[in-house]
Amino acid sequence: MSGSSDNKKIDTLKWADDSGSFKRQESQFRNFISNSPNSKFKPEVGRYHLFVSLACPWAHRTLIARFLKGLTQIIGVSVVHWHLDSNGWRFINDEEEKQRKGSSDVSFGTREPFYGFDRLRQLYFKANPNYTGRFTVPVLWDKKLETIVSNESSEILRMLNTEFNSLLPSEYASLDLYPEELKGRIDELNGWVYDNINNGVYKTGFATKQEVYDKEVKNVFEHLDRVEELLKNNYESSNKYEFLLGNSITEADIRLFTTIIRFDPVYHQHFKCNIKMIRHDYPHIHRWVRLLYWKIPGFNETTDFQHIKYHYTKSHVGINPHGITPAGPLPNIMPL
Ligand SMILES: N[C@@H](CCC(=O)N[C@@H](CS)C(=O)NCC(=O)O)C(=O)O
Repeated sequence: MSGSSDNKKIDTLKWADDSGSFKRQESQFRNFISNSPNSKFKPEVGRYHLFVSLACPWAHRTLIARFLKGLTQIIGVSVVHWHLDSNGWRFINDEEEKQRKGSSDVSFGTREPFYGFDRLRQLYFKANPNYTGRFTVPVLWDKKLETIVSNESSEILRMLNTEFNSLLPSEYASLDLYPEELKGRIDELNGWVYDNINNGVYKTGFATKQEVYDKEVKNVFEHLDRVEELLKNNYESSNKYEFLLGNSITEADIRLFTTIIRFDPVYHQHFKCNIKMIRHDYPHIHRWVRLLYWKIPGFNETTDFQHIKYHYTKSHVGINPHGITPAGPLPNIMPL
């Protein structure tokens, strides 16, 4: 396996530093697909490919945006196996490929389609032989230049939102997940949702000191309370707003959704975010998440509870040494 031994500095399964805290690293590939005249990465049908894990909330964002923006025939997708080990994410092997073909409901993941790589890290080394960071999903791959355009989901979301519009039918091109008039409010919301909720559950779950956990878990619920209040006020206003910033979905909804849909099934028990549950304690967040999941095409289709539950409970051996996946809560998401 080329590239696998080249990076000894990263221990994929070590999350917290010596202070007991988890710090997410900065993504290193930060190019933009753009229509501008001297752009290296122009929007083109079939040129770009997303590598994702269905377990990962950051990758999940990009899958939702790809679906909502009608890009499923324009940007391909490959899915890593749900298990993350000390060499990072892997693609499925021959045996799994056979099983996958024989059964429609065993969805382990896919093969790496371009080079037959076993591991995601090999794509990182193909793009940059001297790469030294973590090997994270999502990866937006350029088949033409054989490199990574971006491994930062928040920026991939923005590219998908605008840069392919010239290739899309008007109903998709006109959908704007980051509209001009809401930019300020979306950025403000994303800022605290990211730090305290999206990443907050990880900081709670990966804490290796009691006092770090105590602080982080409290913080997660303070901010869920704040979201609950926002959705309540929206819903009870004269406009009866259903979403975070009105009656249209924005990227703020997408970014919060991928954490909330994982909350009861995984974060509540596995990351010990168990002061409250969405389904029992947050009626407005619960209404909102079920509305997205059950009523808006793109949310249900991109959510795979098997990948989600198996990945966390069977990969984080430091948290769950025997890899037993809890049965409940059932169902994974309540009906509308
Ligand atoms: N800032 C990145 C974070 C992505 C990220 O941390 N992905 C996780 C999965 S949830 C990953 O691939 N982790 C593997 C590792 O860190 O080794 C983004 O939003 O794209």
